[in-house]
Amino acid sequence: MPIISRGFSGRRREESPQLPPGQYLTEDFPVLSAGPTPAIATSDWVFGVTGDVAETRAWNWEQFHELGLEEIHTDIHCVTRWSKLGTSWRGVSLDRVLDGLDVAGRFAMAGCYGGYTTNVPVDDLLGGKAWIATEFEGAPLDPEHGGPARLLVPHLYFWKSAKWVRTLRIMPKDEPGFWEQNGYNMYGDPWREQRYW
Ligand SMILES: Nc1nc2c(c(=O)[nH]1)N[C@H]1C(S)=C(S)[C@@H](COP(=O)(O)O)O[C@H]1N2
Ligand SMILES: [Mo]
Repeated sequence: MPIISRGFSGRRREESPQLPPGQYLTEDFPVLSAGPTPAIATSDWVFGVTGDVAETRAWNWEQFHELGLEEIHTDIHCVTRWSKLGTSWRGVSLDRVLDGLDVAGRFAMAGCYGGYTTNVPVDDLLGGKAWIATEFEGAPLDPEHGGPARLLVPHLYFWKSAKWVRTLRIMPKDEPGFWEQNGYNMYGDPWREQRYW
């Protein structure tokens, strides 16, 4: 039998229907950060929902875990064209986070320790499509990948998955976040290749 080496990173879309247009597969996990990795002890960590809600809420690390973690198996797609298939995470679904908060606005701005921001419609955070993840592949999330906790919105390009997330600010109108102000698409659907303006 001949040995055929395909080189995983060279596999193209026709061999992987899970791969959105213009993406290639990667086996490693690249780190993409616009600034330094902030050091956040879980004892100092706070996450809150503010803005256009009836009542603002904040959770510390323990309170946040009481919302209930779930297993997530998903593909992720970076606008710089790498995709990673079948990643596993644990996190709290945004359905749980926003439950009972009487969210009035239709848009959210994720704000991070370190200052990064990104906008996501509230509808894209609900319905089992988005999480605040605290574990990756069975271990606490590595700081360079957003630990202690990051937003995970895998159906949009990965720049929407804000690392070191600290706040979700609910807004009545859509506003651009960090990359969106610098030419990235306001929505970022990888299947429609919504990369830049
Ligand atoms: N706080 C913060 N979150 C961020 C970023 C960042 O620079 N700062 N980069 C975004 C981009 S462009 C991508 S592709 C992913 C990269 O996540 P990773 O470093 O875990 O691969 O994080 C997103 N979340
Ligand atoms: Mo990215």
